[in-house]
Amino acid sequence: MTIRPILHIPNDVLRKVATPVETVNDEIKTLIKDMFETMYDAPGVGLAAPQIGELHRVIVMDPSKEEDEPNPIAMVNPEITWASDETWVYQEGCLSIPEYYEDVERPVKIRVKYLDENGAAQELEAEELLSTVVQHEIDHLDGKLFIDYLSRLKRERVTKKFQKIAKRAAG
Ligand code: K1U
Ligand code: ZN
Repeated sequence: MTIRPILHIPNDVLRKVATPVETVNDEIKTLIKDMFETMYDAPGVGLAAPQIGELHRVIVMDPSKEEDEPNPIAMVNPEITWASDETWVYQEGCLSIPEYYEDVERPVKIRVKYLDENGAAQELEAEELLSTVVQHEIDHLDGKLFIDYLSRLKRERVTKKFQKIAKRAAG
């Protein structure tokens, strides 16, 4: 297993639409293992494959609290099949936009269908934190970031900050 570098904005890969996985083969199983290792190391509660430069429709999450047992969940080709009209607001972060947190309003409950790490079809009903994390990660698969839900002013401010950081790093 390998801890992989996490891409930060304004990397173009983060704005691309990821491709559905045809078969959950050994390559995808290794990708899932690398993603869990990268997510736990960061640390984070979720990670989408494009965040490590892999344009496959794969996400991993662990919504458990520190004091609880780990609850790793991997989803291949996840699709939201139902979302509640009721919403809630959660302060989101993103490993591709380090140290930036803002409130985002999303459906409080969702149903999601997906393939697990063995290629078996699954369906899960999620609420509150897990619902938010699944939606945030599926957005990554569609090239969407949580800052896209913010005002233009906030989005432009944070984007400019990370553009400057990238320019400095490039020398
Ligand atoms: O997809 C990502 O960028 C990971 C992101 C997931 C997420 C967090 C909060 C709301 C929606 C989606 C993160 O994990 S950011 C880091 C974070 O939330 C965290 C880090 C350490 C301990 C607890 C939380
Ligand atoms: Zn993110």
